[in-house]
Amino acid sequence: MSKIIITCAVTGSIHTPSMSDHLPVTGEEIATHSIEAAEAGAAIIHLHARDPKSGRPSSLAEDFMAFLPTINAKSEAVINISTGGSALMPLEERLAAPFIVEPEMCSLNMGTMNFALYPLAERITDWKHNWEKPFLDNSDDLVFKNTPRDIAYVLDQMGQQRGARFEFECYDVGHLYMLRHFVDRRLVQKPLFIQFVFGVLGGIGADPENLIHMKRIADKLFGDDFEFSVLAAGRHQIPLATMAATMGGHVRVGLEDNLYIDRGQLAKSNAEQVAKIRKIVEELGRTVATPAEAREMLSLKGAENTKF
Ligand code: KMH
Ligand code: ZN
Repeated sequence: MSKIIITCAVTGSIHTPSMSDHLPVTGEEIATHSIEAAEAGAAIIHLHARDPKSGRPSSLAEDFMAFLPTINAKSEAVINISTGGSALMPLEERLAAPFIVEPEMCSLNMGTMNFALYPLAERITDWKHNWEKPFLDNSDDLVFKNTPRDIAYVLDQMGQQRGARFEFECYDVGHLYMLRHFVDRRLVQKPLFIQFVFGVLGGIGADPENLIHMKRIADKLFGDDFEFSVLAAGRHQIPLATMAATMGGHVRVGLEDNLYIDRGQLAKSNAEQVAKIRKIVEELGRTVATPAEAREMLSLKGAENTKF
């Protein structure tokens, strides 16, 4: 089996500050969490930005630039910028920062879907900011729009024009077929790095059978032309990542996907989750990829070709 790439998704746009005091929101916090995650073994750092005062997801390039140069200066990690942003943001807003900073990698969500976060509000009694509750409650009517036209636009603008390669976020089996459609249109190049996403309400559930099925269909559609990684939301994070590691896949952890380190115990840092999955995958006999090895495996353009 090839070396295993650990991606750490540091803050995301799903969880809100009231859910954990440890969720990084300021530029300094996001930079510190990212550098520590890289030191713990993450080769790729997947990033969203937040408004430093309110913790609300932000699309402003200045909020990204509050952490990108620091991470770049203090680690070798591959920086992957989300083009999903927040499901509330229109595509142009989600692309504002990636257009300017031209990262080596960016995420690309492979279908339009429901993205229901409202069950997360049930556990919170003390709200830190007044945007949080309506943000979660209104997700019962939220459409995360990623049409074929949107996908083609991101592939052209970020891939063709700016040399980025993609973390293809596939939240269901249908998204694999959409990716295959773009292979057929010759708009994506191998090797594909496909992130199987489990446990988002609106996507496929975090059942082991679903991982087997996603892998089987990906094998059928892409043959030897893809690497797969697994992220699972909440308490499913470590079990499904472990399963991926045994199947020859890569893994993603981080507070974007899960706030906990153990049952009922909040993670104090992203690095804790990286260290935990690293220990597991090494016990399973896999070797963790360095950032240089991840760049080689995924044919990335190199940190020197970014604009931060
Ligand atoms: N939040 C994850 C479920 C993105 O940033 O484009 C998927 C994700 C999407 O990371
Ligand atoms: Zn993300």
